[in-house]
Amino acid sequence: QAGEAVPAAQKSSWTSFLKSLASFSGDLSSMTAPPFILSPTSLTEFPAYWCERPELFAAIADGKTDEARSLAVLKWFISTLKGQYTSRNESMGSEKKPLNPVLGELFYGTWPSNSARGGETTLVVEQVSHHPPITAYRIANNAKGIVLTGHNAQKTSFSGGSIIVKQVGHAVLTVSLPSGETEEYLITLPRLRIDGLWYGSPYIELAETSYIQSSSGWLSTIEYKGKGYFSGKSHSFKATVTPPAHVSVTPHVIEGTWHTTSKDAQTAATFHDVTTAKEEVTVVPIDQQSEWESRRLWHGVAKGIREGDFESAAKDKSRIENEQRQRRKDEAAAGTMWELKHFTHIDSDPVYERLGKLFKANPATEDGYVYQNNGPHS
Ligand code: HCR
Repeated sequence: QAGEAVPAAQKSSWTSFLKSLASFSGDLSSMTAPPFILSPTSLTEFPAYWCERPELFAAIADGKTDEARSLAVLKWFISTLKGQYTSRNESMGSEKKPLNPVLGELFYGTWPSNSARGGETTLVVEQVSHHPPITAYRIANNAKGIVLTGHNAQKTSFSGGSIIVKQVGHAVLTVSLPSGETEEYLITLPRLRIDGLWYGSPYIELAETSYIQSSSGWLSTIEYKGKGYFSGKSHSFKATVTPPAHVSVTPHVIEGTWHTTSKDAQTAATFHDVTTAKEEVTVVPIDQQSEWESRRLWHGVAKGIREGDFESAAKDKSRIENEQRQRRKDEAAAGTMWELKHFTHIDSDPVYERLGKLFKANPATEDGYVYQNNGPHS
């Protein structure tokens, strides 16, 4: 039934929200949504989903051949999808609207050293643009020589009752090999469809195709389908891992559902399994954070949302937004510009351009954010 999951007092504001979506163009982050759909978490925290299974991230370095490492990268990537796209449903009952980060907002975290989990992994996130919202991140396991750098933005549209989100941005994973060489992987991101809006209980389905192109020539092509395709199940995927042109090896085909398990089609062996416990990022307590760090910055708003005190949440959100507006005005008056702390912007990412050519990436070039090696863990 329409609006089934919407609290009675918010049904009419949910209906207005849905109506406004139909004619909406721009970024959803700036749209006003009813309180029941608000999340107390800022989008700057989302890059942590890349490493909630740090042992799989670390295991990439243990692959003895480029083929083994390409499969390890795919296994780690597929294993991140459950966290990235279903964890709000698990923790809060449905997908929610995250807090829209301010320019310069920071999020630092670690997965502490633990031999079973593959050593310490660190995370640095910076909100590098407010309009449109763009988040840059860097995740590193120094002992293993593995680094992931990327940025993420979204273009949203509305079609057939669903919100369609095109992810703009990409990630680059580098692996320092014992030979002294560096292997690179260009990772593109899937398209999302936000379904379940009519009932007031949104959830994500992944759509179309994403790629992981290795500098060694191995390419993973990942096709996403929902109910009614391949296996007829939600969250289905099929990944084909093809060798470089000069290698005659039969491609690997992996099929399954990304939020549970998958199998290698040839051997029937389990490929990935995310039914086991994950490890959430460790963050220092709020009183040890700077005023730019997410959980301290949004503390009042998040508390209001969690406790159902939406008036105080809205008041604190306005305070933060007014401060930001004032900052931008002061910068304009002084003829200065906000300086990023950990990343610098480049108009074209050379890794995207070089590796993207191998699978005819669309677009052919993308901008990038280069990490300045000045995070709290470096
Ligand atoms: C689309 C989305 C904001 C962006 C979120 C991203 C794409 C961010 C990068 C992460 O790596 C993966 C990721 C996962 C989220 O599923 C996705 C969010 C889902 C909803 C949110 C919209 C801006 C809010 C829409 C409002 C609805 C729920 C009413």
